Amino acid sequence: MLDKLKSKERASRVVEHRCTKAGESATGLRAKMPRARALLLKHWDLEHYGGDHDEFYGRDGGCDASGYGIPDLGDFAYKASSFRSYGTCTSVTGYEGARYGGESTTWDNRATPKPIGGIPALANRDNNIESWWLKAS
Ligand SMILES: [Ca+2]
Repeated sequence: MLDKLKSKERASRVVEHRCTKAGESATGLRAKMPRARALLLKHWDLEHYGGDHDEFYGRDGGCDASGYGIPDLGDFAYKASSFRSYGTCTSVTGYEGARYGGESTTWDNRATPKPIGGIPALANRDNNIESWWLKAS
């Protein structure tokens, strides 16, 4: 029962998704987003923050202890090779399956060099992520 309640809470949180192609202006896209929405995560096709990337925004502000889930990555499934997380989203878990299934790796973004705040190479999870969970550590 507790688990079911928990997944209901997870489902109620809204994450918005913006796609950009390499060369497009991420700043221009961000300017169109309402200010209350917090940038949570960006991931890139290539290591070291290169190539196509997507951005995810939280409608309820930044991450707290329960955080945000991104249940499937659509066109970006099994593509992410680097990511950055923002604000209070210091704990980032990447799962090999949709809806947080299969094997996973959790990164603690507090340990990464600032101001980058990201993971430039995903090692055994490279091109192997289909869902994300983000929360405050
Ligand atoms: Ca890739």
